[in-house]
Amino acid sequence: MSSTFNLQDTRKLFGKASQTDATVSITDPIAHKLLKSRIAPVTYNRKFMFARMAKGETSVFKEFKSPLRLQHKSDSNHISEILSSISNSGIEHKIRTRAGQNHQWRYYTVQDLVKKWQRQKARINVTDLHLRDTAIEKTISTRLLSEFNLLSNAPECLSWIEMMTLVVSSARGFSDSHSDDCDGSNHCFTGKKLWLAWETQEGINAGLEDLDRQMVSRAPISAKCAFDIETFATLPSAHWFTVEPGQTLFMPGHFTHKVITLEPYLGVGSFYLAFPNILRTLSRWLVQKPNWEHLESRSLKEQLYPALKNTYTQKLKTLSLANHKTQEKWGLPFIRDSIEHWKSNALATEIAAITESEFDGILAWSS
Ligand SMILES: O=C(O)CCC(=O)C(=O)O
Repeated sequence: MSSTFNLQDTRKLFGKASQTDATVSITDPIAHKLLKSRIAPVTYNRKFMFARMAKGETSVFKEFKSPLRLQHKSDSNHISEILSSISNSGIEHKIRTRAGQNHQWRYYTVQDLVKKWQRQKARINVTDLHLRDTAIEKTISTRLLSEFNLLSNAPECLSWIEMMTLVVSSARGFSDSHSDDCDGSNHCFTGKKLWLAWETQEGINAGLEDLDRQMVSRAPISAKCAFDIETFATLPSAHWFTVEPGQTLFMPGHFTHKVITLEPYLGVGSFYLAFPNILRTLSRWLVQKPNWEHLESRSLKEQLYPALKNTYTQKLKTLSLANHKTQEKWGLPFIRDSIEHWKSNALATEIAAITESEFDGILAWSS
């Protein structure tokens, strides 16, 4: 999509999305407002990515190096390569899938998922097809998306949060408003998704619900989170964007988001903790409680926090002896900016929580 994206494009895009999610249907005045909050894709640049991460801002990149190991000449070859890697992955358990008009949970074998994606008759949306340590890694490299990620290669009690997963969605797939514990990345091989994002608490204060934060548990199960596009368009933190072939999204975890699949999509997504976002993420976890703390027993917290501290301490030690290029790969030069930004923007409760926690040593990284 070019930088000449205009009002008509905005109307067309949201018009198409509203066929799946009626709450994003827009009038002309709303289209005018929305045009200002679109995030346009920019050419990938690692420094820019870390600078945005340090400030807690969303980035969409084009020309991020493809995670596909085999570079084929045409897009259709890419796709068949990915699909056969899924079918032949050896994954035997059934994959949790949002399916049908009401986006209910169903479970399918990987072979059934591939068939359904190819036929494009059923609505499916998969964000839980973990590819680490499966044969899919022969086709898709996880290295590029995780080379700065403290969660990769961490102890098991921490590394599961990374959730390196294939994203397999038919057109009209839908993920309702929710928030994740970590900043997340998503690389698109084919297809197109529309993402709407806003700061979680700002949204809740304005009446925009969030599945995770509010534990919306209403019958019938098809009930959706309350959302009003006019309210969304007025929120200072509101932003939206599409993710399209070859593009890669990096989005902070303090944004609630809902995602509408506009064109059949194959991609790879994961969550990350890195030096430029660790303070922002940890302070949010300490104050708001992450989703994993709601779902898991206290014993997980007792393992996870010390393991995290040990992981970043060891990594810092190794990196202090490494050359500048390696330090740059891990985003070390952005630690100072991220701490300064956090000090100016964090809530008083977040600052107090870090100061009183086992993570208070991070504050000294900027000196
Ligand atoms: O692709 C989707 O439908 C949802 C993805 C998402 O919400 C995420 O990766 O956090």
